[in-house]
Amino acid sequence: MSTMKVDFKVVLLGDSNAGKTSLFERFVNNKFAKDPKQTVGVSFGLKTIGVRGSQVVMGIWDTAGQERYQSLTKMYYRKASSAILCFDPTKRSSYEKVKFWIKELRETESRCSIYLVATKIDLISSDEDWDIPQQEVMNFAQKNKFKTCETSAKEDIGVNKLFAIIAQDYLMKDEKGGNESIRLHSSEEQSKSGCC
Ligand SMILES: Nc1nc2c(ncn2[C@@H]2O[C@H](COP(=O)(O)OP(=O)(O)OP(=O)(O)O)[C@@H](O)[C@H]2O)c(=O)[nH]1
Ligand SMILES: [Mg+2]
Repeated sequence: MSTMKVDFKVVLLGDSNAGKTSLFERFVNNKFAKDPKQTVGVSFGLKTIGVRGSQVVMGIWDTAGQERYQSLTKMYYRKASSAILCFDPTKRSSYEKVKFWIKELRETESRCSIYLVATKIDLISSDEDWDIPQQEVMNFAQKNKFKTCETSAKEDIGVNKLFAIIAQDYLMKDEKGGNESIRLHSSEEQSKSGCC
């Protein structure tokens, strides 16, 4: 069976409605749907991007935020080199789930780099619109050595930058010999944006 090389694997995780699928769709297909369906299980997409003169193939797994799918989605964290942990900054409850997702991820993939991402930033027009003190988020990220980012899939803010940073970090780690590449079967390659 033919295989294709995926340079590295990125997983999107976080609470239901945090905006994972919207971020995925914006990055992979440059689309935004106002009423996307809740993810059932996992969706997968591929994107090749140029970083510092190299072309890298990212395999991106968008997981369901509903906890009832957790035993299934957890399997897809395996071999992820980067995780985008999304929360909605206008909802404290969305941020409060962040620790749960970190624990789940770490149980499967302890070395994965985590990017803590405040989504839907178009809904924020002043600091008061945050439902969590921003300093609390920054302190938590610094303590855990997570990079942070703000994105809007709706307005296409910060999305390409986020993935470019992830790819750059991956390449830097690779130069130091800290990465393994993964291979996908061609059937997975063909379903550019499938669901299981
Ligand atoms: N204003 C605004 N709304 C957004 C943005 N991203 C997502 N949304 C909305 O937030 C809701 C949830 O988005 P999804 O992307 O489906 O959330 P999800 O994290 O994939 O949810 P699950 O699949 O259940 O885990 C939808 O109504 C989206 O339209 C954004 O950047 N701005
Ligand atoms: Mg989704």
